Amino acid sequence: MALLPILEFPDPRLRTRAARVDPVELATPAFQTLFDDMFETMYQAPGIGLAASQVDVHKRFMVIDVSEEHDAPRVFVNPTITARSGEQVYQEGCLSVPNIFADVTRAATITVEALDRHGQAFTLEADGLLAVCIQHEMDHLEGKLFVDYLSPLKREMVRKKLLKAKRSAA
Ligand code: K1U
Ligand code: ZN
Repeated sequence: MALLPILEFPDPRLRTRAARVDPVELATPAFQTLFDDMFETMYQAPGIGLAASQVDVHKRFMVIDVSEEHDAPRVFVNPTITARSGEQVYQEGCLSVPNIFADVTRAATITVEALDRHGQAFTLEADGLLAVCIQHEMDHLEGKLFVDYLSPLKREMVRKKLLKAKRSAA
């Protein structure tokens, strides 16, 4: 397995809208290795989710594991939200926007339909952190970042802070 480089805001590649996955592709060893590499990258970060867009693969899939024991890995291929209800506010982070945290309001409960890593269709009703994470990762597939929910002024402050941090690290 391999650790994959994660794109960081304001990299314009994070703004790419991901294309649907042809389920036939899921049977290829390259795709299965990519899922494994994404889980390894996510656990090592550490994170609870990772969208393909964040590792510069512009296809509609993501990996998620919100368990503390890392024993509930889930793959969502071509996910769609078919129902949403209520509201919740959660202080989100993002591996593509390091060391920045902000409150985001999202649906409290969602129903998501997707394919698993083997191309099997499933329907999941999610709430709490899992629902937050699914919505956050699905935003990545649309080229949207959680900082887009902030005011333009705050987003510009985040952009400057990250560019400054990158310059001092170089
Ligand atoms: O998409 C990403 O960048 C991953 C992101 C997912 C996420 C976190 C919180 C709310 C919504 C979506 C992260 O995993 S950031 C890291 C993080 O939150 C975390 C890391 C270790 C343990 C618990 C949480
Ligand atoms: Zn993110």
